[in-house]
Amino acid sequence: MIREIITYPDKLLKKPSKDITRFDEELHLLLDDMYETMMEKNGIGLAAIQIAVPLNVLIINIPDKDDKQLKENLVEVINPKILEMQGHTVYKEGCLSVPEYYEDVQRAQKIKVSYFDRHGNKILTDYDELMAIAFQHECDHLKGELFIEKLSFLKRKKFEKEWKKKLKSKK
Ligand code: Y12
Ligand code: CO
Repeated sequence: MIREIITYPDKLLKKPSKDITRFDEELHLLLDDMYETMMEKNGIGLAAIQIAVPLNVLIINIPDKDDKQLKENLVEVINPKILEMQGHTVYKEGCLSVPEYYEDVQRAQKIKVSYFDRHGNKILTDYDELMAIAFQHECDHLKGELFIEKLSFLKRKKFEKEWKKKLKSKK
């Protein structure tokens, strides 16, 4: 089922998410709905809080070298932890909860992470490139943080002005 994606400045996006304790049918249905919702909106990453579910669940599906988003490359992440960070990289990020806005954000270039898959198997792995950026972006959602909070003071001010104008024009 395709769910509604909540958008900035919905207060729910600031709510910290809670760990999953049961790897059951309910979790599998949530993951399936998140995948359907993300694909319908042309996203490459989605956290459960973006569909108003405050649980530590996120999905990432990075397009391959032919720009194809294959389901076999879908990564389902439950209760993630970023264990180590290395280096710096800058990427123009976007977010389905802040539609039509993209801006450069600096993040770690390589990360070591742990998480669980949908069956409760523990995964310990390293990520770099776009996967590392997306993983950090989605983990921030679980803490109630958006990428716009990483902007400089001036860029954030400009964003807020443009966003208010956009919301007004949609009323
Ligand atoms: C690198 C940086 C950030 C991420 C997080 C995941 N972000 C997304 O998946 C963003 C998707 C997105 C898609 C849009 O397209 C449509 O909605 C059709 C979009 O454009 C509009 O809203 C018009 C904006 C963002 C992963 C990797
Ligand atoms: Co996002």
